[in-house]
Parts: sequence; C-alpha cells; structure tokens
Amino acid sequence: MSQAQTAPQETQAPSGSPSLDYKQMANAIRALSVDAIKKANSGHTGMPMGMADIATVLYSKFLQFDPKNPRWFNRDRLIISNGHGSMLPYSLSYLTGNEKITLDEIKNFRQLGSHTPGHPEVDFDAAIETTTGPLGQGISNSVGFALAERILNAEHGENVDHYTYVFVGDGCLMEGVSHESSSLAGHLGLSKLIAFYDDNKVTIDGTTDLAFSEDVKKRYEAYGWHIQSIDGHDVKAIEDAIIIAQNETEKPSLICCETKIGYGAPTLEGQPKAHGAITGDDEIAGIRENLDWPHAPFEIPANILAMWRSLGTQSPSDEQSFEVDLSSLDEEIAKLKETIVEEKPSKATRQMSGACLEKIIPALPLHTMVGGSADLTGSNNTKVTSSKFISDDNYHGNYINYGVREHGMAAIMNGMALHGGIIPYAGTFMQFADYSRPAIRLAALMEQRVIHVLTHDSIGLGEDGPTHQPVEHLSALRAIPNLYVYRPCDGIETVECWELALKSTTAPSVLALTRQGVPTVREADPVNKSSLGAYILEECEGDEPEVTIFASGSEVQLALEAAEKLGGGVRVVSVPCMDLFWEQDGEYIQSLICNNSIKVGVEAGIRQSWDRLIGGHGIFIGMDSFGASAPAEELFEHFGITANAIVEAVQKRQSK
Ligand SMILES: Cc1ncc(C[n+]2csc(CCOP(=O)(O)OP(=O)(O)O)c2C)c(N)n1
Repeated sequence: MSQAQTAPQETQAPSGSPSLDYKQMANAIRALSVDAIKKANSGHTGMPMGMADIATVLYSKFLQFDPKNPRWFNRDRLIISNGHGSMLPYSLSYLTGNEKITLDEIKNFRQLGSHTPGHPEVDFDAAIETTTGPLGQGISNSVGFALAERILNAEHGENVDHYTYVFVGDGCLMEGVSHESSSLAGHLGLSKLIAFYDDNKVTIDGTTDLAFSEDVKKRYEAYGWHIQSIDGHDVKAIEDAIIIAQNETEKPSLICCETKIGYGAPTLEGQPKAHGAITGDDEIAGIRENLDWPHAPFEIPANILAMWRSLGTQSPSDEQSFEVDLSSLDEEIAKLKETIVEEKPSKATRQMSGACLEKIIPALPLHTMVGGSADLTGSNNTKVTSSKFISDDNYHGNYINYGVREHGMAAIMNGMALHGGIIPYAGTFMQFADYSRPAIRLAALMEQRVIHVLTHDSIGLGEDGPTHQPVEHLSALRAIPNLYVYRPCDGIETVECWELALKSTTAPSVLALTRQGVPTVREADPVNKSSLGAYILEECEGDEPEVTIFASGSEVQLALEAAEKLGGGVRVVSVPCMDLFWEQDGEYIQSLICNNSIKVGVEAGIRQSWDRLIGGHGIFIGMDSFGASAPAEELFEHFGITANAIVEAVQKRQSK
C-alpha cells in the first residue's frame, strides 16, 4: 500500500457541513468490518476492505438517500450483489445514521435476532434493498430495479427518477444468471444502471485465472454496456467514472474497478485468503497501523462520524404513494366468474388464465401488472390485447420480451417487485421452473409478490415428451416455504387463484396451468373457495364419506368421474393450493382429513406432497417415473391416471 493511498484527500463540502476525508471515511468502513468479523469470528473481511473507497465516493458525492427515511420511494438503490461482503452495507447504514443499524447491531453481526445477518436480507428500514448471497442474483435484481424505475418514470416523470447502483464481484460475473440479465439490460438500454465490478482477480479457491479467462469488458461491451476501467482506490478516478456513467452514455455502465481484496492487511492484502474472515491479532494490528487507525475496536472518531452523518438529503415530506392500486380487481373477478359459469367453457386453464388477464390488466392502471414470458408468450397466454411492449426507446409499457432466459427473468422480476409500484408476472413451461428455482426461492424468502405463470404442467402437454413434462415439480415447488403453488381445475378456480396471487402481498405465487382443455366444474359462487386451499367440490350422500378423493388441476375431472362410477359414498375435494389448506384452522383441516374414509390423492405428478393429506395408507394415483412422448390422452392411459384406475384402486381397497 503506497503512502499516497493513505494520505487524506479532502474537499470542501457545502457550508455548514464538515469537509470530507474520504480515505479516513473509507477506513471507518474497513475498521468496523474488521472489528465485527473478529467479534463474530466469522464473515468476509476482504470485500468491504476492497470496495470501501468506491462506497465512500458513491455515498459522499452521488447517492440520493435520506438516512431518516430509508423508504423514500425515489431514492437511488444500491444493491450489494457480492453479498458475502455484508459488513460493507451494514457499516454504511450505521455510519450514515440509519436508526435500525446501531453500533450494537454491528457488534451483534451474524447473531440470532440481529438486524445484521451473515448475508444481507432485504430490510428497507435498514437500507438493505434485497437479499443477496447466492452470487449473480443481486446484479440480476438490479436489472429489475432499473427496469422498474424506467417503466414508472415513463408514467410519473421526475417523481420516479433515480439511479440503480450495484456492487458485483468475480463470482457474480461468472454465474450464468448474471449473463442472462446483463444481456437483457444492454438490450433494453438501461442507462441508469451503474455496476461497480470489484475486479480484484481473487475468489475463494485462488486467483481468477484458475477458471475465468474471458475478457469481461469485451463481453459486457458486446451486451451493449458502456465500459470503464479505473483504480478502485483512487477517489478522483471513481468520481470521474461515475460522472461519465451518468452523463456520457445511453447504455448501462460497467465500471471495472481494480481493487485489492483485504486492502490494508499486512500479509493478506491481494490474497485469496483475505476473502473470508481475517481474525488474526497480528494481522488486525497491522491493518490498524497501515490504515493509520489507532482507535479502539468499534470506535469511530467523532470527526469521521460527523463526516458520514453529514451525508444524504432530506426526502420530500409530501411524496405521493406508488403502492399498486387493486381497487377495481374485485368487480372484474366477480364479472369473470359470472361469465364462466354462464358459458361453461372446456378450455385449458392456461387459456382461462389468459382470458382472466384480458379483463384484469386493462382494468388496472397501466403499470400495475408488468408481464412477460421467456419466449413462450403464445403458449403461456401472458400477453393480452392491451399489453404494450417495452423496448429500449419506449418504457411506457407493461410487457417484456425476456427472451429465453428463465433464471434471469425470475431474478429480474424479484428486482421489480422489490423496487415497488409494480406486480411482475411472467410465464414459461413449468418444467423450466428448474432453471428459475433459485430466484423463485429468494422471492419466497424475501416475501415478494412475484407471479410465475407455469403452463404445460404435466404429462398432459403430450407429444413434446419427458424433457418438457414436469413430474416432480409440483411437489418440489410446494417444498419451498412461503411460495403458494396454485393448480386450478377449471376457469373459476383459475380466476380465484389469480385473485389470491394478486392480493398476496408477502409471498410469491406459482400458477400451474394445463395445456389441455378441462371442463368447467364449478357452479356460480361469489365466495373464493380456492382461498381455503382445499374444499368439498362434491359432497357424498350420508353423514360420513366412505371414500374421499382429493385431486388438483386437470385431475379433478377424473375424480368427479370416478365418484360417479363408485356411487353415493364418495366425497370429492378439490385441492387448488395445498399451502393455503395447511394454513386453515385445525377444525377445518380435520373436517376434511380426519375421518375413516378411504383417502385417494390424484395428481399427474409425484406422490411426495400428498402424504400429509391422504396419509401413508392413502391411495395415490399419479406419476412415479418420467413421462413419455405421445398424445396426452394416451399418456394418461399409459401411466394409469384415469377415472377407471381410481375406481379399481378404491374397489380393491374396499374388498380387503
Ligand atoms: C451461487 C453461489 N455459489 C457459491 C457461493 C460461495 N461463494 C461465496 S463468495 C465466493 C467467491 C466469490 O468471489 P468474488 O466474487 O471474487 O468475491 P471476493 O473474493 O472478491 O470477495 C463463493 C464461491 C455463493 N455464495 N453463491
């Protein structure tokens, strides 16, 4: 570390504010990070020490934020994609006077119940914009933030007009999801997205040349980004680069910042070993000496703290609300249900979903629902007549061509939901949810209203074959906590499930929809029965059922057929959403599952999530292998998912 790098670089701040010593301000981040990680005896010291100068310049000279109002809608967003460096944002929140991240929180880093968990977990009050840690997600979220900002700006002008900044490391840029989302960001010309690449040439296993030899700058240039390269410890260079990124390009910006991981550490600076927790007493003493930081652990000198506390702006007290407005939803839902009951269509639930969107979307303000598809628009039925495409020269729209980028799409949707003011929804085939699963999981963890329209939900898609036929997916998706998996059986349930997904403000939803036609089985009913998760669709004769057939989606019609063939003692329960069913009160749950009837579960997927409903002794009619390529009806016969198969299995059990 050269002397020049430790020398204070001061500038004159506006009158009344202290003049800023950027180097010592950055060293405050480094010291807090070292002290918190030493105390927790775990964490990642290298990144906050390497990126501290960039963060200091960004906060001091550019970032639009109000420390007293971290939820200010028009604030700039800063996303920390290399989330292992979580002590960087926590230090920034504390230093700038965020009320939630106190010094005690810094001292409680990584402890149970603290607001300073190991990796950043979305917490708007703490100025943490998104949950990161799985590398590549944050930069992809940032594309969603930047896109949401442009879309809302097209409608609201200067009231929504801010930058999205993102810190990324080598790991993020290696991950495939970042390739997908960065490519789309370039295509859409998201010029208010500015990424700082922590180009320290170090990951965990060693130096990046072990596995990463492409020219990242050329790659991003090819995506349509504006590229700069700077010394990430040079205050002036950082400032100049941000000014250029803001003013001299119409493209998203990648500022490649050459940094030293663990900057200031006597033996570990620049070494892969600096990536993790630096805890050695000698090394830490050496850091204090090198950084000219003689202060005790967790002590920030008053003059340095005053510099940090002078930053930020006061947000306007009369900011308008950008909450989504669903006030006209109920009326549209009621009308849709009436029409379906009258017309009794035998259409695929994906078509009924399309018909539902056709009415709902134009009834809501233009940007309430921003849809899209990973190149399967016509199959997913996600676009409606009133949908307007978003492009690099027109953000005044509500439909995105995501291209064949399922994972990027899901992570971008998370960013849009986190930004606020928009409900993102988009489609692909259910089988390809495997590609987007990491982002779906994060939406659930972050409690974000993101809606995945997953069509072609079983062997019922037919001839495309086992590569495209989901088998384990329904159970696998149900396994994600706080994700609501809806599998409606007809048009009415489809509308009800859309209503529930749209009103679900603290969870993402999956709508599992058929490719093949299904009959309308529900009668006129103003009540949203799907909200119970499972409900009696057809009651048995007598007080107690002899047989209860639980079924979801396209298999509900088979359950009804089987019940008719079996005669009076059969109750049919439709199960549009298991997750919701298990949230009902105990009495209701017991009323459906605690009786002596023979229990049958029917779903063209694996048994895994059904045992809790039907018990270990229940009969399951479904899949236990991959599917096959053939017309759908033949496949249902071939795999034994038919009304007759249900009847036979029940009769066999009854005869025992
Ligand atoms: C998807 C994913 N894979 C693996 C990891 C584990 N991991 C955390 S940091 C890291 C290396 C990241 O290197 P870089 O981005 O260069 O960070 P730096 O070493 O500069 O801090 C890895 C492999 C992870 N967090 N996420």
